Amino acid sequence: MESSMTDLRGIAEHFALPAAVTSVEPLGNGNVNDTFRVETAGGQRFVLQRLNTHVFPRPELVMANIVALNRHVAGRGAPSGPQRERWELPEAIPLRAEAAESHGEPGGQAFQLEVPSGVWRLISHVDQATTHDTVLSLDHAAELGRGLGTFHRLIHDLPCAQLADTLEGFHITPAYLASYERVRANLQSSSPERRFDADERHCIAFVEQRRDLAGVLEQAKAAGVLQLRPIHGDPKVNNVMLDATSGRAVALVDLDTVKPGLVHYDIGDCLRSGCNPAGEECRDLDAVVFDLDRCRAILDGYLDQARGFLTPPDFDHLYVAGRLISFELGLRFFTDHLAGNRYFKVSHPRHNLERALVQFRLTESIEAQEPAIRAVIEELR
Ligand code: GN1
Ligand code: MG
Repeated sequence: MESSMTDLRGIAEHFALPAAVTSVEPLGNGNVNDTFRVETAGGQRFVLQRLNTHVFPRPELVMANIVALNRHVAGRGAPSGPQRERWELPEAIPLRAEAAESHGEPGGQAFQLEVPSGVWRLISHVDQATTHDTVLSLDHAAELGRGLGTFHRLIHDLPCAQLADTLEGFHITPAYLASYERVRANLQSSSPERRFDADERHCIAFVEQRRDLAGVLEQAKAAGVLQLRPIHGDPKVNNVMLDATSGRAVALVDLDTVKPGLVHYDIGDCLRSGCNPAGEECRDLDAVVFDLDRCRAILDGYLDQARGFLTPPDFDHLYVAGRLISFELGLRFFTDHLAGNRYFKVSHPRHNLERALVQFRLTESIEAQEPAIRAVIEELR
């Protein structure tokens, strides 16, 4: 549903803002939620989002996870000494008392506004920071990795029991494979006349050849080789904010998918996003490659922060993490294409198919460089 700027201002004003709203503008290019930047009379900025409740059916749990994360990180105390660096964690802004009461939270705090136009929440804004859709330099790659490593370091000891599972099946590749098979079977029974084109046939064959890959991380988890930890869930390049002056990573944003998981989902996602200079939306498949230098820089930056809590089996599964999460995202895009584009926002009917082809090409590039990628991991271990 479209919302006018006046509606958006009214929505923002239900939250405990320090001053009147002066502007609301679209922000970023997320595939799932709708995002806006709100500015108030005092010049403070906030991020207003309409949560996609088809994807996140329990918004109150999404908000509770963000609150739990902030409480945990604040409880660690501010870093001190000469090494002290800027680091921020976006915070949820509560509804104003009257608005919370009308949401059935008398005297309590509520963090989401449920109105006919949807479920809305307001988050603090990371000021003086920039973000990009692709990695622009090796320094940027190192900061991407360092940002994810810092985030993991700060939350790795938050007990998983304190986080809700806000998105069941997220990054469980065998579940995506099963869903893909259901969608294909439904398509065949509902539209027997439907013929697959050459790109679709390529995707079908691609998935077929990698059925065994789908279970590798889940099997290692089930065997107790890899452990659940709190994760970000979506640490792609444009979710890592860089200080506008120094270029150093200062925050991970987009905390909706924070929940218990494997750090490998995050590392894999960071690699698939950060090592493809062509980006996710590229139409020239020949430009899609997994860049080994970016991979080294990302892992080096990550390990600088995260080495202390990684186990030898964690290292053993780093290569497959990058391969699997690239494959998984391609599978998710392709499934959504076959299902009629219901999950990811699209701007044209073949959009999810094109995105799938990019991720599958990236997966192939990773596979072609397996010995070299493994050598980089060994070198940094
Ligand atoms: C979605 O909405 P956005 O752009 O933050 C998706 C991620 C994908 C990403 C690919 C909840 O994230 O898993 O990696 O698109 N988020 C969800 O761009 O499914
Ligand atoms: Mg996201």
